[in-house]
Amino acid sequence: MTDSARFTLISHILCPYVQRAVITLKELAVPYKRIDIDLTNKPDWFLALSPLGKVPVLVIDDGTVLFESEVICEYINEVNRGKLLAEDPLEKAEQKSWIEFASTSLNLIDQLYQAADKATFLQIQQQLEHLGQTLEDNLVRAEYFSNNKFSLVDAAFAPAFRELPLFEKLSGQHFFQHLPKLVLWAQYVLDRNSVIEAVSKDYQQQLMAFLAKQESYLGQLARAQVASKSSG
Ligand SMILES: N[C@@H](CCC(=O)N[C@@H](CS)C(=O)NCC(=O)O)C(=O)O
Repeated sequence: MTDSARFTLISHILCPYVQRAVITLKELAVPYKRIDIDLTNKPDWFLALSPLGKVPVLVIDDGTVLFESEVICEYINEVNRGKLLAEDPLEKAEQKSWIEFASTSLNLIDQLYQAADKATFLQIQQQLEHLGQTLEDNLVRAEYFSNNKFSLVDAAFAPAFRELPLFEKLSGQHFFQHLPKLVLWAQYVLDRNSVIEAVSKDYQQQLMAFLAKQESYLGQLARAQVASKSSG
């Protein structure tokens, strides 16, 4: 990060969509400035800037505001002559289809956070497991999703790969740990420097603390885990 950067990324410490943009910036070694905001108390300047009131927002030094994580990632890739998407139109369109699939998965994960009870949680978990199986069936056994080269598809899924193991641990439910090609792919993605550096070192603790404050079923599980740790 630097102060003289062309790009300012308005962010939140835990937001998975922000992570996609950060991974892209880091993959391409693009300097940027990051501003984390509190989404429970959005600053007025942010509300004036962000058409949907959501992060990430990328502010370019000429004042242009970009929103929607995938639009931001594609733009950063394009203006830096990045190779994070294929050149061939069909191959690129196929990659974008899978990026949409990743976004659907993240939306379901959002619903998991909010599921009020176990039955709702399990219903969403089954939908996610089904998406995991579909991915497994479409994966070749390789490090990365497309032609074994790190791409925006990997960046789009990375935040889900980071979150789901914690949910598996808390709930005792399978999301994807039983799918061998998916597990291998997720590990390669999670070991990538850009992915590691897309969140702060205390991300896992921050995520647990966030979960423990939620009224949802996941919140109950997180509070039970915190309580059992402090009593043991
Ligand atoms: N489709 C958007 C989703 C972004 C999103 O949902 N961001 C969340 C945080 S992870 C947010 O800003 N939520 C605030 C709100 O909805 O009020 C993208 O890909 O950028």
